[in-house]
Amino acid sequence: MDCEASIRVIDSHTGGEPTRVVVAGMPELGNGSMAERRERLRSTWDHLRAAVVAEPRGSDVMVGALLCEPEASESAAGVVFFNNVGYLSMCGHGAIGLAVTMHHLDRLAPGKHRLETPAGDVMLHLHDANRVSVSNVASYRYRQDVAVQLPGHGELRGDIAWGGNWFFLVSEHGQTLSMDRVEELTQFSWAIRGALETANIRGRDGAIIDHIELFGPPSDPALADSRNFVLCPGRAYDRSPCGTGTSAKLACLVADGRVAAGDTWRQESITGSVFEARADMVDDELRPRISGSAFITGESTLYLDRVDPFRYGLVRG
Ligand code: PYC
Repeated sequence: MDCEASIRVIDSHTGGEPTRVVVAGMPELGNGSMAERRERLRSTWDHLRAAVVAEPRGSDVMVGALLCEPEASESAAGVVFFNNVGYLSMCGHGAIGLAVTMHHLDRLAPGKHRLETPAGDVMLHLHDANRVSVSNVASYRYRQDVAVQLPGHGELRGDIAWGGNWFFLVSEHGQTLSMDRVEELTQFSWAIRGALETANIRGRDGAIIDHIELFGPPSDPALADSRNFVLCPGRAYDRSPCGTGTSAKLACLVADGRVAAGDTWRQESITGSVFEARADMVDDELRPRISGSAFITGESTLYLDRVDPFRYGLVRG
C-alpha cells in the first residue's frame, strides 16, 4: 500500500461517549499555546481531523484528542480536541478519556497533573486506571432566561453559559428525555440551535452557541439530581453527561443559589451514565470538578492509502 499517513490511535469511552486519542502519526503543530496549535491544525491539516474522526474510520459521535507536548514543563500534556465538524475548546469526557489512555500507555501515574487545552489549563486527578476528576476552566452563566422563538413551538427560554464550550440550557421544554426519543430530541435541539443563530443570540464576544442542553428529572433520584440531553456541534448527541455541559449547568445552579460552594451535583446523561460535579471556588471563580470513568476500547493504526478516494473521510455536504 502507498500510504500517505499512518496514524496511531487509542480509543476509549467515557460514560458511553467515545474519545480517540491520537498518539502518533499526525504532523507536529510546533510551539505555543494549544489555542495557537489548534489554529495551525485547522488551517493546514483539517483533512487529517476528518480522516481520524469521520466515516469510514470514525463516526459523527467520535471526539478526537491530539496529544501534544505541553508548552510548560510542569504540565503533563497538551491536547487539541476535535469532532466531525471542527474543534472544541475543551472536552470533559475527552479529558477523562485522555487521562485513562495516558495511564494505559504508562505515561501518567495516579495523582494530580496539569493538562493544557485551547480553553486554558485544567487539572486531572487520576484516581485509578479508570476513575478521573477534571478541575475544569472557570465556568459562568453569561445570560439568564433568554427568550427564543422556535418555529412550530413558540417561545422557549434558556440560559447561556460557558463551561469550556458555549451552551444554551433549557429546563422548560415539554420534552420527555428518554432513549427511545433520541431522534425527536435531536430534531428539537437542532431547531433551537438554528433559532439562536437566526436571532443572532450568541455567547461572549459574539461566539456561536454550538451546544444545546435540555434538562429533566433523573431516572432515579437516589443516583442523580437531573438528567440531560446534550446536542453537540455536528448534530450528534453526547452519550455522556458532557463535562463542559455539566460545568455550564453547575455555573447556573451556583448563580441561582441552588448549589453552594463545595456541594456536589450528580448529572445523568440520556444513556444513564453519571458525572459528579463539585462546585469548587478558586479566587471567586467557579472551577467545576467533574468526576467520571473511562474504559479503553481499542488500539489501532489508521491508514491513509493514496489511492483511497475517502482517505480524508466522508465530507458532509
Ligand atoms: O464532555 O465536555 C464534554 C463534551 C463536549 C462535547 C462532547 N463531550
